[in-house]
Amino acid sequence: MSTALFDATQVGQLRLANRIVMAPLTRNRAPDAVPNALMAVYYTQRASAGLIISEATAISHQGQGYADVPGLYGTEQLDGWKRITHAVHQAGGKMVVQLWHVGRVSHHSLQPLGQAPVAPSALRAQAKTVLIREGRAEFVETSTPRALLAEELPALVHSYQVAARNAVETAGFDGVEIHAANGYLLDQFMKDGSNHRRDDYGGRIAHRCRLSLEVTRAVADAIGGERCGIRLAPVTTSNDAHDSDPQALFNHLVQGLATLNLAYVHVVEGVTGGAREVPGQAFDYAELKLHYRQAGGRGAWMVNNGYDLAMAEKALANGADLVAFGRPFIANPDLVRRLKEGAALNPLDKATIYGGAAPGYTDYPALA
Ligand code: 8OZ
Repeated sequence: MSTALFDATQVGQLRLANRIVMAPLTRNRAPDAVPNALMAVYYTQRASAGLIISEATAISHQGQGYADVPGLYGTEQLDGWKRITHAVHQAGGKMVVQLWHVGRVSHHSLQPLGQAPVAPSALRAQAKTVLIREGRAEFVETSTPRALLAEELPALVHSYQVAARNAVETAGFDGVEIHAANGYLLDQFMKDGSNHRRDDYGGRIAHRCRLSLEVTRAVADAIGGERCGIRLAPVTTSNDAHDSDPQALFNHLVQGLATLNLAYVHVVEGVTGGAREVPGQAFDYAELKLHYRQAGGRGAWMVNNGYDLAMAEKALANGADLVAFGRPFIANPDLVRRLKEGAALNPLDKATIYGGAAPGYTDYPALA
């Protein structure tokens, strides 16, 4: 069987071999936040994806929220990523890095000088993060954050810009994806459950979207919009994310994104990694896409969350351009081939998703 899913496509600056995207997946295998050789093996095994989006990667020490997740703000980190992107390119793949600032989803012990994490408002997330204590992963409550001062935001925007430039110019990525989903910093600013500010970055929807739009514009200015995507999760409950009117909020946001000439908009439908329907939170994704297109947005529309082959084909038929697969890519390095041939998929071992070494990471078999 052959459908558009397996056909090459142009996405912004990127020529992709197919429309199947490896979703960003946190795996906690980067001790000291430095990308390593094992990660190069893992990503290279998955290079037949049309596009690989890296696991979420901290743009600064302040952006860190979990043990053993990578960054891209130090020389060693950029060198580590460079080896990974080189290996992926050698294998014929394309790869962008997901730019991540966790905001309040952190613990003071992960922060510079053990300080409080930062957030739009000093409201603690009802969420946990992961620390490594005495060599073992441990779930702990996030720390109470301090509210960022408006005067600090230009430097914050700049830190995204620097990370994007380094990602492309030094680390060899084909582009970046701005992580504006899942209850992290940019999502915290957008949603009124976490943003109680009374300045130009809080209150009405246009103000709450301001930081995400400033960051995206700054990144697009630095590396070109056609190398830049953004990930959104309008109704996810991840990390205590909640908003009183997500449809109006995200309709506004995508209208702002429409003028930035982005490569793609990546939308998590429902609860990230969970239910596609959220009780009491009806959301019309077609309406969202229409707002983007009517405002002139021409980027690829990437859908995500619990897709299988049949759902993916239906999504393309309904006007999506790219389909991101998450957990199936953990267990199936050759997912593209398996989908194309209708082969069975390896089952996922949930115990080895977060942390550890090669088992459950680089030892899932490909077809012979
Ligand atoms: C799972 C565990 C830790 C972080 C996300 C970056 O949800 C994550 C994440 C996922 O976007």
